[in-house]
Amino acid sequence: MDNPLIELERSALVRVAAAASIDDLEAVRVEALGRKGALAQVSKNFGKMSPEERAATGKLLNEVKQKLEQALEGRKAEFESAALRARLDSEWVDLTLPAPGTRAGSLHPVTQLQMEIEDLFTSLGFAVLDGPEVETEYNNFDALNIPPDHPARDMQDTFWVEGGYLLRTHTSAVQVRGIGRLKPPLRMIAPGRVFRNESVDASHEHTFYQLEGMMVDREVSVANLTYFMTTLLTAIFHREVTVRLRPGFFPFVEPGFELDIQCLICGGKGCPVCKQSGWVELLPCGLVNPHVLQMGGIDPEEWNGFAFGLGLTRLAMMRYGIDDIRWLQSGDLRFLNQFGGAAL
Ligand code: FA5
Repeated sequence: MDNPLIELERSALVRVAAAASIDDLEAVRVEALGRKGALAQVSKNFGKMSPEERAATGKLLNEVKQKLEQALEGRKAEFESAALRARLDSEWVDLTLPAPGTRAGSLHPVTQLQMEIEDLFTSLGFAVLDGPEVETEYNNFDALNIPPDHPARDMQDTFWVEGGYLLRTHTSAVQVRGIGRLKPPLRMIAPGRVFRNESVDASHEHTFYQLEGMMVDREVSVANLTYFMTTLLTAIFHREVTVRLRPGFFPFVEPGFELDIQCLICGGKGCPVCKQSGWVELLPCGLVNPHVLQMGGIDPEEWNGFAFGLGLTRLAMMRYGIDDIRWLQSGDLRFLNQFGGAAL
């Protein structure tokens, strides 16, 4: 029979070769080379051996130990490089592919609608004007025939700023700027954000959008006004909508009207958006009061005109079937992502 050390070496090498993991290797190492392992047991018997036998056994023991250590190291390196290869394979990235990029945003539904109306009115010869959100009291009220003590000031609960300034309560302030800057005949629209100290509910916001329109020419009539309003609503809704015209009071128009649209959320049956009335107030309008033209330096004997103040935020609600105005400024992506049609 072979020397037990040679036998031990052979069986340990077989187990190293057959090991399926680093843990298996560790088990072999502990059994053969550990403090209480097989080789340690052999060295315990040195005391009982003759000097020649001890020298020969010691030499053999060292050789076996070295061979086993080498075999264990070699196999361990194989396991480690296989693990590395597997990890590299699983984490492989093709750097030549185009980067995924960030998700493109889209325009807010009110902005989309505003741009559509701007296109429509531009094609009808209207200029698009802009004005400041912090306005003078004069442009927002006085120049529109609403002097300080006029009860019409109470119709628009105002955020006042010091020094005769305010957050504009309507885009009609841009009418005043337009009259002052453009010579008649003139056609202008002015979309923008306006502010009122309102209690917020399904159809009222403190911050909302309006779109002002004005045309000054010779012999402008209510028929012209109705034509432009009908053209606007047909283009926006792509279908017949039911509207009604009723008298409305605004000191800067005479006569003044309220153009209401039958509620498209409930089809006129009544809901929180139309306050159960079946109608939504959308488009106040009228013929420009001659005094307003006069204050702006336009001779009312020669020129007259119409003006309207479209509630753009409410129009967006009707157009897209939004049943609560608060969604529009919520910043909620679940809501906004539904209007991804028009990319930035
Ligand atoms: C005005 O602001 C007038 N400047 C409109 C005007 C212009 C009349 C030119 C005549 C000639 P009114 O306060 O009604 O009017 O507001 C106009 C529209 O803005 C309303 O019909 C409505 O659609 C919208 N609106 C008013 N208040 C709110 C609010 N709190 N939240 C959302 N939309 C509102």
